[in-house]
Amino acid sequence: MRIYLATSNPHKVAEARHVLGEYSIEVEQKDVEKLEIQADDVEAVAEVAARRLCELGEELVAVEDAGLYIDALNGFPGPYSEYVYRTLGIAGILKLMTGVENRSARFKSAVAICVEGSVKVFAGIAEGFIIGEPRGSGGFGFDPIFVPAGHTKTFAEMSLEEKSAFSHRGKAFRALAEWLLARSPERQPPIG
Ligand code: ITT
Repeated sequence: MRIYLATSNPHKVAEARHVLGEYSIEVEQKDVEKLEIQADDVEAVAEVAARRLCELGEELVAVEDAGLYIDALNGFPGPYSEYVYRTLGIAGILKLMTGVENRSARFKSAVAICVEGSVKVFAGIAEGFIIGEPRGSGGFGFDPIFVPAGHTKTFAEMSLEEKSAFSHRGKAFRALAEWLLARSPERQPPIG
């Protein structure tokens, strides 16, 4: 089976490819214009984008919207993470967090896909905390300042395989894979 991922972010493609590869599902990056609405949660952003693609007849095309939600900043930057990363950057977020004791945060991912004309949404969350100084050079975005709960390395210090084992994106794409495989005819229990 093959699905398409409408994104301009090669890191997302690599992570999705790795996770879905475990289920023998291929992922191809697709260059299509995405409708990106403003909403407080990533599920709504992904769902609306996928619905528009569905209306255009784009079958098995997935979109993913993700963001970093920092508790001490009331969930900021959340769905505005891409814009905040480009404008304030990691340094700006660390400045906002200066002297802040509560460092808890979570990454959220929502993957929405058009299958046979309807949209399904799958979500994944990675709990963790924001450290004081960036560490590591892997990954992308806010990876150098995020340490997932129960670990000591930042996402940027992990390999793609390590990160995707428990990342928000890994969880969301794994849920998608389970659903896709469960509904494919060859996995259905025999009749009678
Ligand atoms: P597309 O919209 O083209 O898919 P994008 O990078 O713009 O790619 P988003 O709109 O979903 O993706 O923005 C997500 C932002 O949230 C991203 O730019 C990062 O700053 C941050 N982010 C999301 N997932 C992340 C992760 O796994 N590691 C680090 N930062 C992440």
